[in-house]
Amino acid sequence: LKRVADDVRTIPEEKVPWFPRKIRDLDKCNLLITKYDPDMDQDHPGFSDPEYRKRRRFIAELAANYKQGEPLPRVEYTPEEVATWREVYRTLRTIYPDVQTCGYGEDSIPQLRKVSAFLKEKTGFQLRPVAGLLSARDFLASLAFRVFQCTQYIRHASAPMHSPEPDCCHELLGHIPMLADKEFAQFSQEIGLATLGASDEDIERLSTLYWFTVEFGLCKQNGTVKAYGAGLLSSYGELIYALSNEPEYKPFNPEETAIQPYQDQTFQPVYFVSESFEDAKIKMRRYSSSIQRPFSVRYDPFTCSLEVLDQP
Ligand code: NLE
Ligand code: FE2
Repeated sequence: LKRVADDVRTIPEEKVPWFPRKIRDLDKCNLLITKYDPDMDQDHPGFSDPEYRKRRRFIAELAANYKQGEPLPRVEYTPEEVATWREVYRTLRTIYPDVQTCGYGEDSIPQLRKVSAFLKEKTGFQLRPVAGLLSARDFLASLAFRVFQCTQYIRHASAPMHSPEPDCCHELLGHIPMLADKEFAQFSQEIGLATLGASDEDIERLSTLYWFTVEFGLCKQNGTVKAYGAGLLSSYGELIYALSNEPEYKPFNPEETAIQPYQDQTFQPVYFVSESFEDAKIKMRRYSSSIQRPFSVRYDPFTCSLEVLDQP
C-alpha cells in the first residue's frame, strides 16, 4: 500500500501501476505463473515423476531466496540432468555450429554465475535466477535494467526437443547468445522500458511483440529467412518446423503483430519475418514511442536506476 501511495504522489492524477525504479526493486518482480509447473500441470512430462518435482522445488527455492546483488546460486547438476543437456546441445549443434565460450560444452551445464559475468562484459546484461515462468509485467520490467530473469532447472529427460516452459537449455542456448549481441541487448532493454507503468492492455501487446520477436522471431539475412528467437534456438523440433514450409509467415509489423493471438503449448502456427534485425528494431521503437504514458523514463546506467520525468 505504501508503494502505491508513493507512486501516486510522484505522478499526480493518473493511477500508474507500480514499477521498479532501482535495480534492487527487482526483488519484488517475482510473480510466478504456475500453469506449466510440474506440480500443477497434469500434462507436464514431470508431473508423475516425484524425483523431478522434488528437484524442481529445490532449485526454485534457490531462486526464491535470491536478493539482487548476491552471487548467483550454483547448482550441482546430476548426471541425469547433464545427460539431458548433452542431448539437447548435441542435437542443436548439428544445425547451428556456433562456438561458445564461458563453460559451454556438452559435458556440463554452464553455471549462471559465469554466464552472467560473460554477458556483463559483452553487453551489460546480467542474470538473476527465477523459479519458473514469470508474469509478463515482472519479466519485462527487469529487461529495462538489463537484467534477464533466468531459470536454472532443466526440462524433463523424456521431452528434450521441446518444452512449453522455459528451462536452462532454453535460457543458455536460446537467450544468452542473443543477449551477448549489442543490437539485440538494446532491443530487449527498449521493450522493457516501454512496459514500465504501462496499462494491462499495453503489457499484453508488448508481451505479444516480445513473443513474436525475442522468442519466436524470424528475420531475413542476405535474402534467406533465419531464426533469431530464443524459443526456436533452444528447440530442435520447433526450429526445423519454423524453417520448413509448414507454418504461415507474415511480415513483421508491430501494430498487427501486437494483436496476433498466440499459444505457448506447442509449435507456433504463425511467425513474423522482419526484413532485417535493424528493421525490426526501428519499427519496434516507433511502436513503443506511440504508447501513451503520463511520464517518460530513462535508464541511468551509473546508478542502475530509472529517471522518471513527468510529462503533463
Ligand atoms: N519451446 C522452447 C524450448 O523447447 O526450448 C522454450 C520456450 C519458452 C518460452
Ligand atoms: Fe524465453
